[in-house]
Amino acid sequence: MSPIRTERHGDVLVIISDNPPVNALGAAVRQGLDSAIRDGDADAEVAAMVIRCDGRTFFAGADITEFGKPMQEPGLPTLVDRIEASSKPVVAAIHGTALGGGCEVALSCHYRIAVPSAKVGTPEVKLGLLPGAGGTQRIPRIAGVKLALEMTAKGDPISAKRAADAGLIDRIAGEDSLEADAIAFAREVAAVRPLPRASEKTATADPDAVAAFKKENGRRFHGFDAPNANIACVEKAADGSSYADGIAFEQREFMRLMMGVQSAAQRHIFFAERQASKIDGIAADTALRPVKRVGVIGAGTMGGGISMNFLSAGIPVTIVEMAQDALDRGTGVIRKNYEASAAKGRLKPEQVEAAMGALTPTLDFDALADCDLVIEAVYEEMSVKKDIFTRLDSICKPGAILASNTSYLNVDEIAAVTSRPQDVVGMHFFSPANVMKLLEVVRGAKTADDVLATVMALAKTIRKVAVVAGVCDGFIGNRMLMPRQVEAMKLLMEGATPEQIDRVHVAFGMPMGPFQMSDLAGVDIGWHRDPNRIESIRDALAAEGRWGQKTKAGFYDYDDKRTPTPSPRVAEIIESFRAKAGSTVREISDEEIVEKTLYTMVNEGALILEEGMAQRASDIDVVWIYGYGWPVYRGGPMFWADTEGLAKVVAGLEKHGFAVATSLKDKAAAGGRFN
Ligand code: 3H9
Repeated sequence: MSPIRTERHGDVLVIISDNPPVNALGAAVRQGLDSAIRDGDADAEVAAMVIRCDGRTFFAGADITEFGKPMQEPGLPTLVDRIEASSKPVVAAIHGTALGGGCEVALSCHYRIAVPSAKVGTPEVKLGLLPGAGGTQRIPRIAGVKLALEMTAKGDPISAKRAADAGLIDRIAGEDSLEADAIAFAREVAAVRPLPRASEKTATADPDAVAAFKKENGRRFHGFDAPNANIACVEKAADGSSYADGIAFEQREFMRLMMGVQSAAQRHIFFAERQASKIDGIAADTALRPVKRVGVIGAGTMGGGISMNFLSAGIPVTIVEMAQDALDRGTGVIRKNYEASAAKGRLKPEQVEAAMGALTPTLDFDALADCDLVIEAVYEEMSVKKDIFTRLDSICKPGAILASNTSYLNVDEIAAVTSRPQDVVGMHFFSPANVMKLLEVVRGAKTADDVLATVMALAKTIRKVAVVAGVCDGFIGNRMLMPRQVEAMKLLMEGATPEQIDRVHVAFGMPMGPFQMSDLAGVDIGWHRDPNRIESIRDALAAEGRWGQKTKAGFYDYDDKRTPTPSPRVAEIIESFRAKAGSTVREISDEEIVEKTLYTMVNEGALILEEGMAQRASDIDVVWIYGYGWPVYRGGPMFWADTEGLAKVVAGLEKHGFAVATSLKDKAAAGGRFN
């Protein structure tokens, strides 16, 4: 049955799409719309048409699952031209989000009406693409180059009000009377001729706006292909070229991006992120435990950041500390962070007060008795965690979820000190916890299904991307970090410098390299604190107080603005370790750095999969994109390995004598992929 049906309301033909969940413009929708528009155009009884959607949203775009497969006619570019060419007015009636191809369908209509809560946008750039059904040509013709750049190259949707101010929406409907208002609007404009067609308008070139936009967003766009392609298309729309030439240019650029690795990677991550929330072996309709109040133990950087996630989502938090000054400091930081957001206009003052009002700071552990979820966020010491969980076991109400924010400790061992290991789970937030999107949810051997399902659902509520991990040292992310750090240190001994290794990682697209990351996190993390025991380069740095950015010296020297410069002292320390070990220093190629520090991560990822510590390769990719800033245009380590070619990865590992994971070897031999 076609997802498109029509209804006659007097002389107005209403064309309705019902293609859950988001009315993606798949082949059946396009075919249905195409024939409905033709029928309406040919029917002498029809004076005007309305296109609207059932369900939660207007068309959310082309059907991304069809990309890379043979295109079924009519393609979206053909369909939008058909709509615009209609001899009778067509009105788009928008609710939810008119995105991508959905926005382009709306722009090809002669008029657009939207409910106040609607949003319109062209987020294709986030999939490594551009609006390839006329979006880059119609938006600047209607709304000008400046807004077109913002909408296409940044990809964030805009509100109905802003769209109306820019001319992209002609009328705002009542929130609950969209169809009736759209029909009335269609009747009002039924006799208007000539019909307003976006493709017939002209856009004025605005080189200053283009230059300013490029300057402002240079850092954000660095490494990505799609933003520049979007910018080039918008410029083309306003350079005096005909509409047909502009469209030809847009389609060429769209196909170039579509065939490229970056878009494949970004589309992979779009689906991977959604897939990650699905838990193998747990029914989708598992009843969840209610979480109305959250307890957080520890008001340090992590505890404070974790608390903010819940407060921002309107969930009250009881935060517990051992000493009043630590509690006051922690609460003060939370308030300061909220006030900083308010100063930037991201929050209203009353929202700051509402969040702070929902926070109960206390020194009384017993206050956790009424919490439905308690998250322990104290330092990484097993004995301390065990003490806390023993106390929680005696204080918390039955059914409360007890979570540890540990980043590598054994969650089963922690759970074993309680009489309710089924209620214990790991919730590994990434720092800063109020900003970073990743949450590793650690499933213990005895964690109950409904506990896991509740925490995964809660992650969505607090706008995190959650990935399920098994109990192993470092879970998914930190476990894969280990071989990278070990190999980077070995490379120093063999002749590489911190600068060279970091440069290779940054050129790859990482926000920073392994040594810059150590300096940011703190060289003293995990240090034994005995200045006389110097067994590694790290020990030597830590013993000299070179703890990283916080002491203005680590693997690099830092000025007041935290600008790193290579350190002669670090070079000396490295040299002394090389001499002690009798290492032969040699020239290290960038390729070797990639093979030793990145291929080894892929190898560890393969082991993680073999051991069932991650549900799927794409989950590993999600961890690295959202937890460590892996460049999304490379699609995560496992997807990247696929694009490198697994045989090449295996050969690179074997060349350096690494033990290659069996599954990686087998896949490579069979010409397979992880994703
Ligand atoms: C495009 O339009 C190209 C054209 O310019 C040119 C062509 C020539 N296709 O996100 P949710 C699935 S490119 C297929 O959880 P929400 C999604 O995978 C497109 N499937 O819901 C999920 O499936 P599952 C430009 C899609 O309420 C389910 O729908 N458009 C598509 O949190 C629910 O999704 C975009 O980039 C799609 N286009 O958010 C918009 N979209 O249940 C992409 C979603 O199996 N979409 N699915 O996991 C979104 O941003 C969000 O889905 C939306 C709803 C905001 C709409």
